[in-house]
Amino acid sequence: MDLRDLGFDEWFREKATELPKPDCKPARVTAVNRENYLVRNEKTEVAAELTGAFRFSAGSSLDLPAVGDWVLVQYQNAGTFAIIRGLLPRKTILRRKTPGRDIDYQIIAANIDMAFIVQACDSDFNLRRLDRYLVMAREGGIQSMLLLTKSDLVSPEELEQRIAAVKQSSADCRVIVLSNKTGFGLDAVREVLEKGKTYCLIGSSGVGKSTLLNRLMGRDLLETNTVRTTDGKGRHTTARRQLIVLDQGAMVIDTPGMRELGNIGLGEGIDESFPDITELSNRCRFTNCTHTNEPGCALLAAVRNGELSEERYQSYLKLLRESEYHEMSYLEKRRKDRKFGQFVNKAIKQHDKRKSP
Ligand SMILES: Nc1nc2c(ncn2[C@@H]2O[C@H](COP(=O)(O)OP(=O)(O)OP(=O)(O)O)[C@@H](O)[C@H]2O)c(=O)[nH]1
Ligand SMILES: [Mg+2]
Ligand SMILES: [Zn+2]
Repeated sequence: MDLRDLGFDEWFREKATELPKPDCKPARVTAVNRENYLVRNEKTEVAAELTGAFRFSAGSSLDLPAVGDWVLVQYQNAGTFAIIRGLLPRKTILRRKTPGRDIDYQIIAANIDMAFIVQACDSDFNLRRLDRYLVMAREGGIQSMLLLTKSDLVSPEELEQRIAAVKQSSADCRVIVLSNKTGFGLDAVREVLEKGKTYCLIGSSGVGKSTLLNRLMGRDLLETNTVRTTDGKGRHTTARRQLIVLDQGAMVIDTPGMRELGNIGLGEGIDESFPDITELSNRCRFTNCTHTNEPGCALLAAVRNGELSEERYQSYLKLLRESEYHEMSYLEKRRKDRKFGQFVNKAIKQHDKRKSP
């Protein structure tokens, strides 16, 4: 194996020479578990750690190595252990905003060529969530594709409906329907996988990401788990992100299911996800139209005459609201939350008053 087979091309080679670290060699991060890393070179995969200086000089989590990153390492103990001394720039980055008040990002993976957005045909299917993932990938400069798993659990008619819904909401989103159980559709996934390219599985817990990767590997290396029947949600079986090199040469990263997708960054991502709506909104009478109740709103008109589906309109509004909320400063958010709190309190009081004789 050659480092190039792991994705180390001319671009990275050049970046590596610009970051002189004597006695260091490039390696790719294949797993991250808190402070511990696994890195891989052309020959082996070994445990690695950051130097203290590296950790302390990191301004944010974005400065720390993530799965898929290329790092410069110094091998120790006859090559059985590595110290990470440098991080090479990233070509692409898959990241989400961390839930909570701080505007901070969590890197899911770096240097990904394609994101496999995984949803199960039965309980997990959700167009709005799909939109969020599509935006997330696009903002990171990453192509994406939808993998609809568990096709064995729905009728052909239901399946047909799902695909039509995706096509209506995101016309250019490629979809592969598959069943890890029957093996249907797995060849279509294999056809997509290219040697030397990196893919990342993202989606809710329990949709079958690890099961799919096990099927692609042909052995049960990754732990999978049964879905709780009560709520149809998984138990978060996968605990860490891990890059696996398939025999045919493609690299696939498994990730733990995302409970909630933090607010997504703004601007381009939304515009690119909803090009038709962006186009429409240029025709609104007011430039600051919120597309909710203004006269002369082109979006509302399009919904009325059926040109734009209600579902798509709603998911656009939701994303827009979230990004606006995200754009506000922390103080503004506090103010808004406080106002909302007051509003709720008042509503409760009024309600109580009405109830009491
Ligand atoms: N019927 C059916 N069950 C499946 C399919 N794919 C996965 N499963 C089952 O779904 C459950 C969850 O699968 P996992 O692969 O652990 O799901 P995951 O997406 O990796 O979940 P996390 O690691 O928690 O994010 C397991 O019991 C699988 O056997 C499928 O195509 N059809
Ligand atoms: Mg898993
Ligand atoms: Zn409008």
